[in-house]
Amino acid sequence: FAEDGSRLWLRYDQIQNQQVLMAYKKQIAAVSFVANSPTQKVAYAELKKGIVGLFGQDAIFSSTSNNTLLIGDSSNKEIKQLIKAGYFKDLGEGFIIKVVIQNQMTKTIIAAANDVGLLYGTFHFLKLLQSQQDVSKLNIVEKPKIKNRILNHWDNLDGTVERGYAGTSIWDWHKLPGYTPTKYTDYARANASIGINGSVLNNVNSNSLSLTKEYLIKTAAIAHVFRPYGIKVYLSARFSAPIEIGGLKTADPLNPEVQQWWKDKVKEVYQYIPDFGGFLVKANSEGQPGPQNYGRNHADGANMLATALKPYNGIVMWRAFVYDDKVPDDRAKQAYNEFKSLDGQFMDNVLVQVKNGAIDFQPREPFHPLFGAMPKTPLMMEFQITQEYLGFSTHLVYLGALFKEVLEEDTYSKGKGSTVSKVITGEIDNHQLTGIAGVANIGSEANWTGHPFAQANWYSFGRLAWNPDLSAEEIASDWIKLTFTNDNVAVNEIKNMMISSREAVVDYMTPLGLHHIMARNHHYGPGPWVKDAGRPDWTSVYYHKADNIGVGFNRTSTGSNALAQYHPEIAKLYEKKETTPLKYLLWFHRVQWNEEIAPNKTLWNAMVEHYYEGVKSVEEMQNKWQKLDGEIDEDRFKEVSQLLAVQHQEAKWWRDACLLYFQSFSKLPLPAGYEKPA
Ligand code: GCW
Repeated sequence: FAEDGSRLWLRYDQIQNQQVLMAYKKQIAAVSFVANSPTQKVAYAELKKGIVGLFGQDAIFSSTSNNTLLIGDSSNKEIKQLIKAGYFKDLGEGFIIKVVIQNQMTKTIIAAANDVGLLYGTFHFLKLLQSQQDVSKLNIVEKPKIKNRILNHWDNLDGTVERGYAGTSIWDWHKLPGYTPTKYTDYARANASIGINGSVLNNVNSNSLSLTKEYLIKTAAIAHVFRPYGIKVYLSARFSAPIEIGGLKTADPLNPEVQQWWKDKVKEVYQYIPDFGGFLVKANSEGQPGPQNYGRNHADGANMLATALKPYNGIVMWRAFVYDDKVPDDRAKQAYNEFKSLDGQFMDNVLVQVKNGAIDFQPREPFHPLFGAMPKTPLMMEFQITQEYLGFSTHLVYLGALFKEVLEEDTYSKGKGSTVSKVITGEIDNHQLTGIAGVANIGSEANWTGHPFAQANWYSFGRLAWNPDLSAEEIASDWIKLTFTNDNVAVNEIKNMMISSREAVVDYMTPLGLHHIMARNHHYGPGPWVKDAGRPDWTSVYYHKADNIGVGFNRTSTGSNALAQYHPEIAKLYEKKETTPLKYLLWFHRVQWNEEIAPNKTLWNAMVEHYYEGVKSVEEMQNKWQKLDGEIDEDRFKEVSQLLAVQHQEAKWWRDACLLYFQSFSKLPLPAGYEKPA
């Protein structure tokens, strides 16, 4: 059989480095883990699978030794003696991994305050072994910085996936609830291994059917599989469900009958799924129904659902991705304009879920101005793991770098250092309820994500959701070691490829702050020329505004003034071209083609350089990958080689299409040394 990548980062192949293996075998000569609860049992099973695979033997599960791996919570007598009670306080879902040497005995301890903590600790320890780390002196205390770490599936009940590029949905609604394939368990394992603890099963463009009894029973079957892995299920709720499946005439959130309908519905949901997580809602956006249909606002809508969920500890994740072509203003301003004034009006079990940028999951966007602007409301980050605007599952783009860039941006909301990351961890405004969502890139393809490297995007989302302070580099390193190889040289080559892949895609698609110039609807390939899309905010010309004089969207005070939505520190800085980071130049400014944006460099020349640089970076990725021939299994080596070749072709397509299009306005030649676009 082919190496299809289906094992993701949980491969557990036998360790080939004998020195490492010997050391591990000596330190962990026996395992002591009394597994009782369902979660403990899956942790035990995982540990066994991992160690048997990595060590190539399972004897240690039945033997006793002085050198033991000891796993348990604070009720375990031996652990109680070795780890002070104070450590378990405030540990939450976290864990402790500690090596204690006493009287020539080495105890490697994985301890936690609860079951899911034990599971996370077990996965963490297995990760250390898989990546061949020195585990002889461990002293680790880890706990997640964000409470709700959730995948959003845009999966439809008919098996299609909106913006999904890895095959059809993994949820087989037809065969549920009776049939729950191993794939569901593997999905839960993979997510738990990176700390993801929630999954919204259905598309935000949702179908009310998913709230009917028939589908709730199916959802309950999935929840049953996920439960031991600490993963809660959530559903996207269609705001007009009371009309569609409840027979009511209205869905007005202030109507008592509607409110009662939701209360009854939620009660029913919890009968089937006692630990149901809550609802995700897309309302009054892109044609979806919502409270505004009845003259109410987002808080009215969210609070009605929150009231129904509150008795069961359920939450509402209310999306801020709203825009409307009837609003005659810059699309980038609309979410802020609709939500900012509602700060303080949401119930305490509501999170407002905000996309990372104000337009839509572009290769690069400045952070969304709502971050830092709603201190009384917990804001959830919504990242898109699936590559809607970044070459689907054909292009290799490591999103860890993109996520990190956003998380590190400074909102200045409470002074310097008020990063987006600290807003969503609740540190800045003291929120206990916190969350982060990633739109999944998972489908029924054997390797889950289409491109083998797209697995890294799922992985890095999970790792950053647990700890947004990790660097994109260290996450990439871990993933490579778990997925491909522990060879240092190879790890570095692949890591460099991954890190540069993000800037590459920006360069060959949308350099210097350009955005939303993809082809219409499907968003694959270039389409800066799109101008008839039925509504202006779905055209490309709306976003780049190129003409014979220049290009770019003026969002300063002389333009749409979207800048005013940011903290004055940023607004002031970006008001002038000279102090705007070049990467955001055309996002905020209109610039003349022949204007100098750097010493001796006109905008046009800089644009040409970036587009060419993007293609060159893909060539460099290809070269790096070729050097790994023999190091990576043949199947995945070939798959990535072929995909990189397609990416190279398409990077040229992007470059040439965009440059020829923009050249029809700039009327300027390519700078010396650049071959003409084909
Ligand atoms: O980017 C747009 C996508 C839609 C998506 C929407 C959203 C689920 O093109 O497919 O709908 O965003 O986030 O709601």
